[in-house]
Amino acid sequence: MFRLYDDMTSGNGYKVRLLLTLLGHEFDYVALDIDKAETRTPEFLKKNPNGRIPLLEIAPGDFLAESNAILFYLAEGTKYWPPERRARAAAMQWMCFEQYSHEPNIATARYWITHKILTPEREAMLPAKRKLGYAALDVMEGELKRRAFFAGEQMSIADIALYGYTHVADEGGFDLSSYPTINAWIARIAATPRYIPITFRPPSRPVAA
Ligand SMILES: N[C@@H](CCC(=O)N[C@@H](CS)C(=O)NCC(=O)O)C(=O)O
Repeated sequence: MFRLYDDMTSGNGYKVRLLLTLLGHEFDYVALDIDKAETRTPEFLKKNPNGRIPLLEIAPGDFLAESNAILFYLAEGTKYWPPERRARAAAMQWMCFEQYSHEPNIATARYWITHKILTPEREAMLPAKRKLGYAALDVMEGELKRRAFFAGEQMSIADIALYGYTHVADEGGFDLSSYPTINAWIARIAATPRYIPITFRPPSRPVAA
């Protein structure tokens, strides 16, 4: 059975929780607290030397890090990884966009604000994060005017990757009210059978981290 190391506040973790659940997988859930540096203990660093969640234990002792790599691993052979070559390339395109243009701005602003770690230095960086975050949202809005999902006609892991932090962008101080197409896409994803919200905590077993 898969075991997911995660922190409930993480949108990156949520992407994986969501796909595992959409696919109907049972999994062990290990909730860590990143505010208490629980991903930086010697024990956890043996599992992921990069000291970050989400981390999926695929088989005992086989650990896979990076949310989008985990999504790819889980999606292969399922409807969430498109069958056509061109659509698969589009999915990769949007997952790279998510990591480089979206996540560092929208997710980081949300993390600083919701975890209350907004130092004066970070406060000074927020306008730049906002500008780049809104630029990413503009690109998404434009794309979603042309198609219902980011890669092909069906929801794929590219949508899950981008949904993770977009649907809670308001918590990072982003106003989504002028993005009707993004809001319609958010509603479509939330209507997927077996969908779970970011606040849903999978059942945990008492596993030593
Ligand atoms: N690119 C990585 C980012 C992972 C990441 O930054 N995880 C954060 C939580 S969202 C974390 O573990 N932070 C704790 C730390 O850095 O100590 C992914 O997509 O999984």
